[in-house]
Amino acid sequence: MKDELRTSRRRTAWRLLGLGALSGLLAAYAALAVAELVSAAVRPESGPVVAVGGAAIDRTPSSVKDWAIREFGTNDKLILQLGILGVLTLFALVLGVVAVRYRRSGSAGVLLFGVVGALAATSRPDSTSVMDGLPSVVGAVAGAGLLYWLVGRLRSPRPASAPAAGTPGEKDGTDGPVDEPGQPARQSGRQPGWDRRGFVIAATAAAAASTGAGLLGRSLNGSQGKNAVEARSQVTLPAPASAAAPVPKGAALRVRGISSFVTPNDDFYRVDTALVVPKVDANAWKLRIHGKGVTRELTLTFDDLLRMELVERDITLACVSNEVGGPYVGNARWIGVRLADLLKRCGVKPPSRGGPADQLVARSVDGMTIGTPVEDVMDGRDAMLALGMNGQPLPFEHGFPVRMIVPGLYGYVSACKWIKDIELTTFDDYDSYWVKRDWAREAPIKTQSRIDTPKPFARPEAGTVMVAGVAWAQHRGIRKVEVRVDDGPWQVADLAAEDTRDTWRQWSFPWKATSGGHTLTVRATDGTGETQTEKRTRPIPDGASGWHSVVVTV
Ligand SMILES: Nc1nc2c(c(=O)[nH]1)N[C@H]1C(S)=C(S)[C@@H](COP(=O)(O)O)O[C@H]1N2
Ligand SMILES: [Mo]
Repeated sequence: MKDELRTSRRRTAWRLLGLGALSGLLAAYAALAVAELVSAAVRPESGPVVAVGGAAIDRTPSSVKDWAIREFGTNDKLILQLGILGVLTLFALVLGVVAVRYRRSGSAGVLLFGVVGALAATSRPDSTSVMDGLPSVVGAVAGAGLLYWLVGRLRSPRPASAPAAGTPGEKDGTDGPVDEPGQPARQSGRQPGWDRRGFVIAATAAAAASTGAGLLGRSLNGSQGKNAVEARSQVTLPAPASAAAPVPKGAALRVRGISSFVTPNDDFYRVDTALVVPKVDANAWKLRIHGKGVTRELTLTFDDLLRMELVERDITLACVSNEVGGPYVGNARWIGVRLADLLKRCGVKPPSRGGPADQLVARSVDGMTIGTPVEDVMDGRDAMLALGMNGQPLPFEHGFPVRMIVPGLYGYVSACKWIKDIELTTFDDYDSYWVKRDWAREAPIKTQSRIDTPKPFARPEAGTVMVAGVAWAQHRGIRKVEVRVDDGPWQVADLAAEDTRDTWRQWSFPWKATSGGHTLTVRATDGTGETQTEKRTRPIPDGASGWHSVVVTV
């Protein structure tokens, strides 16, 4: 009899803990849902998961970020958010269990998470108001309240009418320390036991209400971009005053497996720190140009830019995080306003002509800062504020309504997307986002070449195998590409026609493949006559170097 009693007690205790854990989960769910709803009133980026994720990105050491980009590619952000949700789930379970015994502490724990979320949200570079902390705080209060309430069901006296009231077997965890000293229920000889019906109803109602709040928040957040989507669909790009010459016929080789000469927008690599792609309404967009040496400040609207003289240029963009042989490089036809013209209108002079500013800092709506040498922007190259990409208004992922493009410089020092502000300053006075994180202040693109086909570990037939790929050395151009089979001599590859020296160049090499395992290696020589170094380096601090090679078995 005594044994039976003990087992049954234990079972009840376990069940309570399980229900506590469930309460914790529901509380977390409610907190996130309410936060989502509130974030729709503040701004989508202020939601706790996005904010904590963004803050984590800001604080991740460059080496880890590099690793994440390498391992997860463009999924890195998804993985990060899943990771945050995983950690939240774990803590929710623990806090729920804790709350069964220490009701207030459980709720206090939930509030603590709210504080973390709020701090993260208000510390983001794009945060301009403490209001950004609101979604986290309100969500946490809702979650804490719900947890308190749900756990209350687990310990509240069962209605007197319940037939089994007071059965010893139903004795539960309420005799543990309770953080409400002198709770009347206990003193008035409250029957231990839990209100099953009350709990189930409360939990179901909470789950339903949270789902409703969450879905409403989602849809409101989704519709925030509606004006932007509308504005984008109404953009018609005027014909450029200075059109790009057609891509020469021989620039695109007909080799299966080679990167297409123009990268379609949908295939263009995307690298940025934004967990939510900014949806900027072009009609409300403004760009301000100001700072050192600016004699005439300028504020431009999107329409202003559309009415200016537009240029169209083919430019290959590359990311500094690209490993040797990696995918973060793409070539597009951009339409925009020449940045040098705008700067001249503002009275800006490059340092070589006595201008006081050597750095141009571009700021985006999401708080990214990108520093570019003023000298490069004004040295005659086609640096532009781009409005169009391959005949379309910029896709949102690639910076709509306006981004910078500077031929020859890695994206992190030149290609600010969702730009809203340009400040002329000096490299001594200001470190931009990635420079603060140990990347180089100045980063011209290193000469690189890549074997697109055959793929690593391919098994081509013996005979003539087309080895082909792309090589790039923006603004210097590609003069020569060579291929080496195993430890053999370097052999000159056939170069496709050059479009411009700001674009990549395709190459091919008909290889007489003999059976067995082989290593194919490629190297390029740029327009200045300099050949790619063999020395392998990591992307940090100023771009990877080294030769790309591919192992195949014939
Ligand atoms: N606002 C903003 N602009 C940005 C970035 C960013 O994180 N935020 N990343 C830069 C980097 S590192 C690169 S390589 C290019 C990539 O441009 P894409 O995504 O259009 O290919 O954008 C640059 N511009
Ligand atoms: Mo980049």
